[in-house]
Amino acid sequence: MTKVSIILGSKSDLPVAEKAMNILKKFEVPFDINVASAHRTPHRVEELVEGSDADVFIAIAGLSAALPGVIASFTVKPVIGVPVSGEINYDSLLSIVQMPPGIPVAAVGMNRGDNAAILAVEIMALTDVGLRDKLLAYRKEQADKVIADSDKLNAELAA
Ligand code: RP5
Repeated sequence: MTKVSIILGSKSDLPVAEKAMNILKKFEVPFDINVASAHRTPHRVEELVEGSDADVFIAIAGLSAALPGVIASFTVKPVIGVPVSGEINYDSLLSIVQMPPGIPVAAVGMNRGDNAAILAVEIMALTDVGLRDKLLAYRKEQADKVIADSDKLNAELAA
């Protein structure tokens, strides 16, 4: 059973997808991953979305990043777009964010596959107490790290 479907516009987007996969593995959320391009393989995108039993889609794409929006056109499940950075600043970010009214996609920051996965987990945690507890533990982990870093910095400065 797949909970999250990750779709990449190109295999070259894999480093960003790895950030998402690492989070999903940490939270023990089953996912699948496929490469399909909104422009180069539009029919494959449609087949993947319509054949998926995932609860949430994470779509990772650069340049004129139509992929998240095209996925959203084929489903009423939540779609989280991850813009991949390229030579022109924010091209993919704007392509993902500027959806027409009625067909939204969520967008995280440039290359933020990790945040896309956390957001997907948060959506699923609405109906999954186990995931909610894991998210709370993860928040604490992050807070503890900030405090440990601060203590370490002060210890280094005092040395
Ligand atoms: C987009 O074009 C992909 O998502 C990728 O970020 C970018 C470049 O693709 P490749 O030329 O590396 O296949 O569609």
